[in-house]
Amino acid sequence: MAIVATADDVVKPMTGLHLYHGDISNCSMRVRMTLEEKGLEWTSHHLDLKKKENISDEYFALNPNGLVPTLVHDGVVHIESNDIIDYLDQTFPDPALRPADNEQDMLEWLELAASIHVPAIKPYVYATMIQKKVQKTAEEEAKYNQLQKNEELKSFHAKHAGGKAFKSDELETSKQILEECFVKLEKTLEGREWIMGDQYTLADISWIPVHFVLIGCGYPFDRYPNITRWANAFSSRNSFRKGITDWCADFSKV
Ligand SMILES: N[C@@H](CCC(=O)N[C@@H](CS)C(=O)NCC(=O)O)C(=O)O
Repeated sequence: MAIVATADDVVKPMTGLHLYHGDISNCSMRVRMTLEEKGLEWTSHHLDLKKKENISDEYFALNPNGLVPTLVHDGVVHIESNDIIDYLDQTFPDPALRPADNEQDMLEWLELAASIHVPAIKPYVYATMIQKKVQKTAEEEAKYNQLQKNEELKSFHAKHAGGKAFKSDELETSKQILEECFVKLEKTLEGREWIMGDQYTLADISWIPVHFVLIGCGYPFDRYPNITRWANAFSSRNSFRKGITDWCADFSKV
């Protein structure tokens, strides 16, 4: 569980569920979907990533990586979207979004999504779609480098700083990682409605935002019929609408 110790006077007295999130952020999407599936009331604190609203002293005091989402629940700060959805499911168990008998397999899907975020999802999305849209001014760049202490994130963002672009081998590496994951997902979904079988779980909620964002970046999912069938099944779910498309109708247009 990723909890950030805070002495922040603004955060500590907060009651209920407060989500700091971004409309176009796939990590925020999975948390919004989980809140919706559980029917939980939450207060929205929206940050526009294109306006670099996450690059501020106040936000880095809340989330030391300067990333969305951050959940504040009764004054306790939680980061890391896959940990947050697991926390929400354990804290508000009805309806259950984990299988009664095979929790470990489900948690492995969450860990896989978390582990490929920086090496594969972020480079693919930035290289194919958003690096120019989120380009920092020199002033924002300096502020970011002053605030960001996480070397992996610093080095990731340095790759598209000052108009630079991701190299083709970096994009290739990310494509290889994604392919491995989607081959596994395609196989898992053979003859199954959802990733864990008949039951809709956090594994589905963790991965559908990845699909939504990547398809918006032109990722070729047409070679994966089971994934396509699975993704189409979300269109009738309220949580998909309220967690994803109400905030970002089409990632290809961000
Ligand atoms: N591992 C983190 C990743 C969060 C993350 O990278 N969020 C992105 C949006 S999906 C973000 O805040 N990007 C802004 C930045 O990289 O500065 C999580 O799952 O919460």
